Amino acid sequence: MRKGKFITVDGVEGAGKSTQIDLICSYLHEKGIEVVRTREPGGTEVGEKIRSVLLDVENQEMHSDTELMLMFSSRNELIQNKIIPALNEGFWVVSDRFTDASFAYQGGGRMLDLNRISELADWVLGDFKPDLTLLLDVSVEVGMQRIEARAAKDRIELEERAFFERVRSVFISRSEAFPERIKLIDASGSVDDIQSKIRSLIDSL
Ligand code: Z5A
Repeated sequence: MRKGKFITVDGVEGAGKSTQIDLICSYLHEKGIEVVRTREPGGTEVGEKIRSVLLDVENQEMHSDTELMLMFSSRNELIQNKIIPALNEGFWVVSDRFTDASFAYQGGGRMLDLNRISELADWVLGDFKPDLTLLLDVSVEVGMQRIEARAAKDRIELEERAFFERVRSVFISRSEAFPERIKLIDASGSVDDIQSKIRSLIDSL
């Protein structure tokens, strides 16, 4: 059934995901590959509504389990209604964040039990997983400097630095646990250097 490839891009804030995804999509277009670009949380009509709830700074009291389940609700909507149909039609799908972010942010950042997140992931995803995950790794400090100029922070961006250090650490552990799928890329260099590393990984797909 699955004819296209599924690529996800993740990392701490300011790692350069959006910047690199723009270039990935151009590269795939140049190769004549049709691409569906999406993001998490969000990417569908229902998912974007969930995203607004998740990132709204007014929702400071949200319970961490609620946050986790909303991430997976948005994900379920995206997988069932957008990603799987697109892959089956032969499109490649590039997603700005995916399940690894739930392990990193809710497991690392919020310190929820990683085994419980795995159970939820099994329930929602079953055997479904990306063909390639690009983990853009920068220090929390560099990432924060890059997004400093932004006008307003969302609910999760308001967390303290230690939260993002835990997020980064879980991302790195997952790249060590799943080296075939998750490729850690040093994202502290220039946009072009990072893109060239990404392109060789995409070529291998
Ligand atoms: N979240 C979660 O908790 N659990 C989950 O399961 C999921 C998500 C799926 C929304 O994510 C939030 O949801 C996020 C995680 C959480 N929360 N936080 N915090 P998002 O992806 O929509 O937002 P984000 O993580 O905050 O992404 P971002 O800040 O937009 O960063 P980015 O896309 O990685 O970076 P960028 O926009 O490409 O670049 C940022 C700036 O750096 C920009 O000015 C660029 O021009 C510059 N840049 C980019 N690359 C470079 C290089 N190489 N050198 C210098 N400057 C650069």
